[in-house]
Amino acid sequence: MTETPRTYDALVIGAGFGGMYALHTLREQGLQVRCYDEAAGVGGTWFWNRYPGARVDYPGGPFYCYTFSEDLLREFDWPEKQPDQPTVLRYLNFVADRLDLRRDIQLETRITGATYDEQAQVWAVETSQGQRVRTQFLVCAVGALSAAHVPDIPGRERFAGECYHTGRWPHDQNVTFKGKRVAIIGTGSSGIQSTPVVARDAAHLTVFQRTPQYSVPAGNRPTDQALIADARANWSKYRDIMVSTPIGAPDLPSTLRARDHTPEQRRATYEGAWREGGLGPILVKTYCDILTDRQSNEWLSEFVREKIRGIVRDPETARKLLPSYAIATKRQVMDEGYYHAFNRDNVSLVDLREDPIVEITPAGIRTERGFHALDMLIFATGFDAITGALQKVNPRGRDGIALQERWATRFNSYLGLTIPGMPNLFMIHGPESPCVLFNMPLGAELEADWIRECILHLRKHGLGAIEPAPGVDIAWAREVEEIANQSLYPQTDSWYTGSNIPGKHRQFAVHMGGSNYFAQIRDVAARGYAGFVTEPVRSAVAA
Ligand code: N01
Repeated sequence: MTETPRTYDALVIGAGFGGMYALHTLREQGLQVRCYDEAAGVGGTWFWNRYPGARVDYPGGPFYCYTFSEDLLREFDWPEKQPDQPTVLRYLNFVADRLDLRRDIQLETRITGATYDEQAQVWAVETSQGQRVRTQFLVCAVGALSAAHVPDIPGRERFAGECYHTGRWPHDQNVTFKGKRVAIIGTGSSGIQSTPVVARDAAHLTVFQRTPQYSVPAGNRPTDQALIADARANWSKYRDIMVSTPIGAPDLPSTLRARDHTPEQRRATYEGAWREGGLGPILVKTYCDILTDRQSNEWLSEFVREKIRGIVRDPETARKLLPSYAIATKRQVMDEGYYHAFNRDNVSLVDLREDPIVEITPAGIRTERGFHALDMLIFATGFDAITGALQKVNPRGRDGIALQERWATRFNSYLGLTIPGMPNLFMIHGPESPCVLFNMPLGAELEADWIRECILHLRKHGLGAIEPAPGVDIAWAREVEEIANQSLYPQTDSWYTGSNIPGKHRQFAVHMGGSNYFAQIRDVAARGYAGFVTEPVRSAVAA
């Protein structure tokens, strides 16, 4: 006799910032909720990205954390302005214990299938542990930066040394660099953060760079205790500011345009931000038009290029490190000694635009101009961002159509929270939400709050299913595109546009409305979930 599958009210995929909060807030409403995660621990992105040098870039502690509970804020100490990965993971474990989340989280369990049953208005879900469960609501908190991308370089699988991806750094192994010849491929945040740490110990480090990036000093330091005390005493004030700013940070954005200042004033402003360190001071607090005005952007870009020329002693290496795209239109990077690392005798740079990789052999990397013998290869090559992890889950919605099929040529959503043809499925940090361009823990909370209220609305009104009305996704995509086109972002190849993944279609994946976006989704709810269609409860299962 086959066992009847257990039915939950909501199933959450992913036990990172978004999934853990969704579990908590839905459970608080008396819903039966189960959370699954493939990892051996909670933490999501912060579980996997434990490469050397990984730390929060923006905004720092105590603003990169849950904001809904003053108890959590009081009970956890953030020792540094830019907390390192072990601290963030410790925080998420602390929260899991403090909110007693673990009893409803099943780890080391991948979702292998999710199919919508239109008659019963439930999702039938299968796991890698052979379980079959049913759930009315499927909350996908799978992470915007969790589907690791390893480029298909000829010979990759033949490499005989140690091989890692920064986004899948092992927990069960103490990786050491001492005495080893190491390569890092990729110079995004992960490659740039790990370079100085690897360089310190490795016999030799070779950095393989495809696109040079602008990086600014992290300016990390012990947390300002007066700021922590003030934040704890006046949390609602800080939270209100964060919720009302374009990127969910406590820094009030500058209202000055770069051209409002003389060249001398601009220089002094940039220098001050460079000395202070961190992303907020240079991108948010200098000028308001860095990402909308090409000239303003170029002034800052050139300032950083000058810094690179000033730091890197070998002119040829400095030349190769100079970026040319508009600063911050790829995700802006901060570092702790990246450019300085190239002044070390044991660090070299290969510019892949001039000297491309031909193949990986068991002993190293062959480029057009030479061979690099290696003991360790680190892929810091990023992610199939924002859409990749959900496409791996590949839920099958109305008419049996799977997400990979729906999104084969373009992804679509309504509000970045729901997908046409996928009733009762919600996303946290989905495509066309502010996700990676808004403080991610805070954004996850605000999105999960919206999902919770939507579910409660359905329950209250005897509704069994909700999904976007025909066509609303098209208007939403247009809005996302129009807002993005007011900025310089779409003009650069980056993972925001999908152009980092060979064969992925180009589509700007982020709604840049920031706080306006959150006001907008609240307004949709206030107008009775305008743009959605609902169905009355059809079966006992969904009741
Ligand atoms: O990934 P990336 P990441 N051959 O995509 C290169 C967040 N994050 O893991 O620029 C050679 O940025 C690629 O080159 P190009 C943050 O949002 C946050 O570093 O595409 N090179 C690029 O240099 C960040 O943006 C923190 O030409 C290849 C690099 O690999 C996001 O995660 C820390 C290649 C990938 O850079 C992703 O960062 C770390 C190929 N075939 C990350 N394919 C915090 O501090 C790709 N590359 C919070």
